[in-house]
Amino acid sequence: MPAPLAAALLPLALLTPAASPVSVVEAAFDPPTAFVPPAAVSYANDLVPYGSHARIVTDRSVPGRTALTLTATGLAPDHEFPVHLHTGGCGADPASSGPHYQDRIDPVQPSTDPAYANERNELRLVLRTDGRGAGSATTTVAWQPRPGEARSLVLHAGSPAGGHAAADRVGCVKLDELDG
Ligand SMILES: [Cu+2]
Repeated sequence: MPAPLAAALLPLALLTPAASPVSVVEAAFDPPTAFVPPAAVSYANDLVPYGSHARIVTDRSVPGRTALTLTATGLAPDHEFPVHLHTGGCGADPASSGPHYQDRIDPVQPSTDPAYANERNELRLVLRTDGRGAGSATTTVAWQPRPGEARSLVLHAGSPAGGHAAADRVGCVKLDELDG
C-alpha cells in the first residue's frame, strides 16, 4: 500500500479498542442434550427446529445506546415470537436463562412492576416469521448492558402452540460477546 495511506491508517489502528462496539453472534439451534454445549438451544423442535439459524448484531457504537437486530431462518412459519434479553446463559433447563435483563433492576423479583418491567428498561423484540420461517426484528434502547450481566437472548412461544404455553422459553442464544 502507498506509504501515505499506511501512515493515515496507523493512528486508527492505535485507537481500536479491545472490544468492538459491534458484535455478531451466529448460531444454529441444537437440542440442549447436544454433547458439546450449543451456542443456541432449542427447547421446542416444532417452533424452533433443530438446525434453524439465528444471527444477532449488537451495535453499541453510539455511547449510551444499544441497537440489537435478530435475523432468523428455519423457524416455525407465520409465527410471532416475543424475544427478550435475559440475564442467564442457555442451559439444559429453559429456566437457566434467568430473569429479564433490566437497566434499572427492580428490587422486587420476579419483576412485575410496570415501572421496571417495560420495553424501555428491558430489551424486547417481536420476531414475526414469514411463510418460510424467516424473520428479522430490531430495537434500540437508551442504555448499554452491564458487562457479564446479559448472557442470552430468549425466544418465547408467544401464543399457545403445540402444547407450549405463551410464556414458555422455546429457544435461547448465548451472548458471550456482551460479557466484556
Ligand atoms: Cu423473556
